[in-house]
Amino acid sequence: MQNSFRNYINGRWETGVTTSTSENPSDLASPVGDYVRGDREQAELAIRAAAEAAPAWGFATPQRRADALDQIGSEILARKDELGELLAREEGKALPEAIGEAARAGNIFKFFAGEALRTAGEKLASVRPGIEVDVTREPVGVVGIIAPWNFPFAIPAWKIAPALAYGNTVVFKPAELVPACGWALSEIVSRAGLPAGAFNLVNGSGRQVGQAIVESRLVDAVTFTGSESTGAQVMQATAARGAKVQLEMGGKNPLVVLADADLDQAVECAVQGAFFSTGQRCTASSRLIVEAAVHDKFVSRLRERMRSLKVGHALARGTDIGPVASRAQLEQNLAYIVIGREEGAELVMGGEEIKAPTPGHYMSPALFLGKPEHRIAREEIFGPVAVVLRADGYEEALAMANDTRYGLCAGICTGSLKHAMHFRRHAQAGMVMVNLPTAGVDYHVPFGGRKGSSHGPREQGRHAAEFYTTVKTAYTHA
Ligand code: TXE
Repeated sequence: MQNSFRNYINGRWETGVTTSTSENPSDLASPVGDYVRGDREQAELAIRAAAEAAPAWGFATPQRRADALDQIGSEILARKDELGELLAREEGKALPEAIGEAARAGNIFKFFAGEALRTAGEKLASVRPGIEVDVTREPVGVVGIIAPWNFPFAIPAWKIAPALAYGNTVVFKPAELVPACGWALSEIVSRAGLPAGAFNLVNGSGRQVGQAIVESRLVDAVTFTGSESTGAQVMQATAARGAKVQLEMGGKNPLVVLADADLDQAVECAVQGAFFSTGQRCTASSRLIVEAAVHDKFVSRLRERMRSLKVGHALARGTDIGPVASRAQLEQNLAYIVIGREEGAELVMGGEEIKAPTPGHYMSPALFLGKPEHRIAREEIFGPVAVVLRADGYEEALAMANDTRYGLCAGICTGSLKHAMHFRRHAQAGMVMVNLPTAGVDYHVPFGGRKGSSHGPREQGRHAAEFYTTVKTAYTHA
């Protein structure tokens, strides 16, 4: 197994500097396997290989790029059950969701296989006689991809696929918690017929491998998804050397529930958005803003629904909520439970570490009744913890929804077209959901936020071209 979890540099599988074990958060007694960790020097080798391969891949025909991506997408889709199982073991996502994520990754590669063939430009008449103007898109060069652990297939896929589709070469660094998923995805990419060096995988720490990518003058663009604090460092280092950068960071996403909502639907949106994937989604509905007239009824139905949620081993049949991905994350979640209570929020349910038949990082989903000023209502917890805030009416609910330094996703449950349309226009977020959970997005349309949640062009869909290409304006005189 050790041989399998190596780094991939310049078309070869390489050992690293040290070896680490990837844990299974559902069962600490049966780890996923060992993997090698590279250091700064190995990352620099990968970066140099990517820079050397840039012309070969950048000038490869769109057909060749499309075929490679299509092959990758087809294999992921054909193996989605097996890949989903690996994801469930390594990250702790409940198996059906994990299989869904693997399928999503496959579809993303298929989508960008098509986009590789559709890189269009513009032709304009010049303001001067006898001259033609062509505006085209070209690859940026070497793209550094720094990924988080919460979507170990989907997020790398939505970065790797457009990078390769538009002719860039890649250095990919998965998060330390999910090296096996990073390896499995890379192993499939490694057999797609890319030139040596066009795609590289370097597992290792953020300080060594991540920083080497961020600081290298050979890396033309860095795409990062992770925490706000690391995002700020990535921003500083890339800005200092003038590299292109795209950041996706946290969220504190509101779900507004108005008195005229279908309450069963609203409860389902809240449960899905707040607790599925163990709350470890940047789009999680962590603030439930409920109109006073239905507040008590909503809370009591939500509690009833929460009682039916099964927390357990990610691979067990019937599990709704898998374990927290790591001990550190579980401790962060439990610390916020204490903070919430100390600040005077009322914990009405859950929020406790749970013992299961297998040793792992289990916790019960938590529901607080709180106030907008509470830290649990302002800071991203990144766990199965939601806080209900009471609003006097639509206007107050909207103001509360926007009262955050984040702006990734905002949702509303209402039967009123007027309020739905107003909210869609006035919610200060990159994505808005009407009668849907804040989490759960399509793979072919833009993804991203405003304010402190995101920086740079949108990811996914056709808008991905903004980040992964650079525009050239050519003037031709006959
Ligand atoms: O994130 P990090 P972590 C939030 C969430 C979570 C917290 C910590 O609140 O509890 O972040 O998670 C790499 N230079 N989110 O520690 O450290 C790192 O190796 C370059 C929300 O996992 O930001 C990993 O590959 N890279 C988020 C990636 O950055 C560095 C999803 C993210 O790790 C680096 C994940 C450095 N100096 C966490 N230091 C979301 N909103 O989706 C680390 N890295």
